[in-house]
Amino acid sequence: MITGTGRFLDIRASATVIFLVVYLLTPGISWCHAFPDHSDPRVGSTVSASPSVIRIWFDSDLEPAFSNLMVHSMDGRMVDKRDSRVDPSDPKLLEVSVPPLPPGTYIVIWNVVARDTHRTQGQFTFTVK
Ligand SMILES: [Cu+2]
Repeated sequence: MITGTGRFLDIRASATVIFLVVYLLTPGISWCHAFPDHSDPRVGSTVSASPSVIRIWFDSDLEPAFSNLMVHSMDGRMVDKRDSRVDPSDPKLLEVSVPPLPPGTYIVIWNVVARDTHRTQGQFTFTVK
């Protein structure tokens, strides 16, 4: 009985410690999610010629295996070359190649995991004149 109670208390104590550690670390973790800093083409911009590569620079390092970038046409077709990658020499840079794009508006969709394992995602458009 006493041993059983002791184990029960140990489990509760462990849970409390884990909760406190997570609670105390959370504010420090929350600011290191990865968010876009800038991109090429710029968010919402109109470019005179089709880019060959779409690039997004993030504000913190990305996990290459879990970070992805896609480009869709407005009618939902995937138009990129499916070679999304994090630049090996710059872990904040995510890029994907595109073939020559006809005039129109395109949607860039990003989905990344930062080094703190937190996932963020978003999208923006650019237009080829
Ligand atoms: Cu985070």
